[in-house]
Amino acid sequence: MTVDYSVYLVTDSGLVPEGLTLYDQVKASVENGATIVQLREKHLETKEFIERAQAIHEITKKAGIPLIINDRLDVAIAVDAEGIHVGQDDFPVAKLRQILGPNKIIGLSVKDVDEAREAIKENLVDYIGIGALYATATKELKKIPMGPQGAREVLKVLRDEGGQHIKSVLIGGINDSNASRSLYTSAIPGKSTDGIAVVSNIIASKDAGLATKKLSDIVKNTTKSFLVDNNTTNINPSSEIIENVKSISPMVHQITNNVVKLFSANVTLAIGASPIMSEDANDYSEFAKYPNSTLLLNTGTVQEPQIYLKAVREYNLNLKPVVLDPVGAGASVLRRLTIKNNLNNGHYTVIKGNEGEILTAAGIETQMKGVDSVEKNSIEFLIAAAKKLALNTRSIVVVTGETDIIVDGSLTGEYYIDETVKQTVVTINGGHHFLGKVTGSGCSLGSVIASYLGSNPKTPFLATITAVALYKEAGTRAGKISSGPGSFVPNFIDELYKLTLENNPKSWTLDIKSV
Ligand code: 3NM
Ligand code: MG
Repeated sequence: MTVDYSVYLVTDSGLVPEGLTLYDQVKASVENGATIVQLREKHLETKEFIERAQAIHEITKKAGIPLIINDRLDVAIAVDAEGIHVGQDDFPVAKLRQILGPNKIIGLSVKDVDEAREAIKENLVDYIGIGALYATATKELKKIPMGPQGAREVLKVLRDEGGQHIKSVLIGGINDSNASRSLYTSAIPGKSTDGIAVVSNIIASKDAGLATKKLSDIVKNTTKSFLVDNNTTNINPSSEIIENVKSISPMVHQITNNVVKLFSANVTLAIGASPIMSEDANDYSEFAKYPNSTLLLNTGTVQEPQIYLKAVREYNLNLKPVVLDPVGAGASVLRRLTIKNNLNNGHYTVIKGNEGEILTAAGIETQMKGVDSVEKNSIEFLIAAAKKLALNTRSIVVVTGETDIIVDGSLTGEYYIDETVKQTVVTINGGHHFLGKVTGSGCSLGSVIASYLGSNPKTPFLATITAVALYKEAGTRAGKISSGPGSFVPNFIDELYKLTLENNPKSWTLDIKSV
C-alpha cells in the first residue's frame, strides 16, 4: 500500500469548538484534503474509544485513506485500523510488528537523532513523526521544539544511516502560516519529509474543511507561488527591474535598528521606494496586505522576539518578501539566540549579512567584534557557507564585503531537494572603502534589496543582484567625488538617486561574475 502522508490529521476531541463534534471535524477535514487520520484520544474509556474509532473508520474508509490509532493496540485491532502510532514510552515497536504483521502501518514519534538511529536499527516502522517542530499548546513537550534545523538533522540520519526508506511527517505547531516553509526548510538534498501532521489548526477550527483545504493547497500548490523559480541564466542587473521599482514604488516596512533609521529611510526614498518604520504589531497585518509591500528585519538593536516573529508571520502568510539582516549575529549569546529564533520561525526571501553574520547564521563558529566582522576567510569558504545557509533556509543569501556574494536558494517550486542540486553563485566586485566608514551602509543595502523584491516578487534572484549592483555602483561613483566619509553620505544618496533616474545598468563599471 502506498500511503499519502502529505496532510496528516491528528485528532484531539478536547479542541473541538462548541456546537461541533469530532466526527464533524474529521468528516470535513477528510472531504477537503486530509490524506491520513490518526485518532488520538487520551481520556476516553476503552469502550467509547472503540465506538468512536469505528465511526471515524467509516469516514476514512469511504475516502479510501488510512486510519491510524494512537497508542492503543487493542483499539487498533478491535476496529481493524490500517495502523498504529506510538511514542517512545508506549507499546514497543518490535512487539507491535510481531502482533500486527507486516501489512499494518506503524508510526513512531521521534524527538532527536538518537531516537531516529534507534528506529533505523530496529527497521520496523513505516514512518516517524518528527517533533515537536515548534511550540504547541496541544501536547506537553518533553523537549524544547527542534525547529527545521533539528528536523534536518533527523532527516540526515535517515538519509545517511540506512533509513532512506522510512517516511516522515513533521508535527508540532504547524499551521497555514508556517506549513510551506516547514516543508521547504526541513528538506535536505536527497531526503525530505513526506508531509505535515496537524492537530489544532484543523480540529480547533470552526471550519475544519476550509482549514484543511488551505493546508492541502499549501502542500500542493501555494508553495510554488511563494517560492518562485530562481533558475535564471541572466545575472546582469536589469533595467526592467529598476523600472518596476520606480513605477510601483513599493511600501518597504522596516523594523530596523535605532542607529540607521533616518539613513535607511532616505536611501529607500532615493531609489524610488516608500519606507515605513513600525514595530507595533497592530500595524503588521494591514501592512502585509498592501500591494507589493515587503518587510525588512534588521536586528541591530535587539528587540523582543515577538516584535520580529509576529511581523514575519504576517508577511509569510501573505506570501510577501521578507529580508533578514542579522546585524551582529555572532556578537553575544542574545544575538545568537535571536538569529536562531528568527531563522527557525520564519521564512526569508533574502538573508543578507557580512561574513561573520552569515557564518553565524550558517552555524559556523565565528569571531565578532561588536557588529563588525573580524573574520578573514577565503572567498571559497564564504561561498560554501553561503550555499549551506541558502539551502537550509531556502533563502537567497547575500554576503557583503569587498566582493559581494549572492547565492540562490534553490527555490525550484518543489520542496524536496534533489541530490544533485545546483546553486547559482554570483560575485560582484567594486564599491569604495568609504562605504565601510559610514554607519548604516550595510543596513540600508537591506532596504534597497527589500525595495527591489517588493516590486519584483517573481524574480527575486535577479532583483537581489540588481539591488546589490546598484548599491555598489553608487558607492564607487560617490567615493570618486568625496573627500571623506562626511561628504560621501550625501554624494552616495545623490548617486543612488541619479542611477535610478538614468536606469542604464549597462553603463555600470562593476565586475559581475557567475562562479
Ligand atoms: N505530538 P498541534 S507535538 C500530538 O512532538 C503531538 O511528537 C507531538 O499539535 C510530538 O498541531 C503534538 O496543535 C501536538 O500543534 C501537535
Ligand atoms: Mg503515546
